[in-house]
Amino acid sequence: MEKLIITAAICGAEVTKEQNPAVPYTVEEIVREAKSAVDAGAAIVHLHVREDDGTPTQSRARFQECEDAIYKACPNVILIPSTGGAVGMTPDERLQSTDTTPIPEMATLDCGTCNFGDEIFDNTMPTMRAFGKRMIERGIKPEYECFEMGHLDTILTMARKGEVPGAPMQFNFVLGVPGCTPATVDNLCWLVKNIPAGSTWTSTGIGRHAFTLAAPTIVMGGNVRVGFEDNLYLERGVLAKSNGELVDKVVRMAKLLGRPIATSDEAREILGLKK
Ligand code: KMH
Ligand code: ZN
Repeated sequence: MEKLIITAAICGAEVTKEQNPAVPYTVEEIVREAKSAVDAGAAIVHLHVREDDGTPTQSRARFQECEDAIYKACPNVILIPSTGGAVGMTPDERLQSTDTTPIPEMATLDCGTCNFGDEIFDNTMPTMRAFGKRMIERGIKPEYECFEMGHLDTILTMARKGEVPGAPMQFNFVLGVPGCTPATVDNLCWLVKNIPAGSTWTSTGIGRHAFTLAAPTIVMGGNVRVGFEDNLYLERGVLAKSNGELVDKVVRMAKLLGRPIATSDEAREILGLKK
């Protein structure tokens, strides 16, 4: 089994300081959270950015500022900027995060429209084609985010047609978003069984499923994403003080289960990224 790649989704677009005061908004706070996660064992940081007041933004300039500052503190980390942004943003607005320098090694590509709590997260086929084209042109490896079972077939069909980058594909199964596929082991197994040979995959359990999905994923040979974007609690009723605390819990679980942790360079090797 390969070493375990841990991704820290440090910020997201939806969570607030009212829910957990450690949620980062400013550049300094975002760097602090990225560093805490990397120091705890994360090889990858999945990045959303905010205005200083917490408003989610996909501004190219804000991404550039945050990425420059993160690279200063964590020179070797793999960054996966979000092209999902926040619900309601336009495709052009969302794609700005692929415009930074250096060109991102990876970026998320969301694999279909779905409910997102009370809202609709809009990812039409034309939107996905446009995002795929951009990533093919720029040599950005997508992390294919599947929130629903059907998203997998959608993206595999698009990859077969050459509309989005193909093998080797990296999937992130984000399970437990209200209104989307539940975070059960059964659902995870079905998704993993249906990805092409040679693919890599990560799971993300939302809310109370963060660690109940991490445990089977570690045993099954997948990779784990945790972080404030997905879950604010270290355990029931105990807010995490940092993203590093959430990453550290996964590191401890992996240790108990006998799975070593990948460095960023080892993750590059496993994911087929050229540095
Ligand atoms: N904020 C969610 C609506 C991504 O990063 O690509 C979408 C999201 C997915 O977080
Ligand atoms: Zn995200």
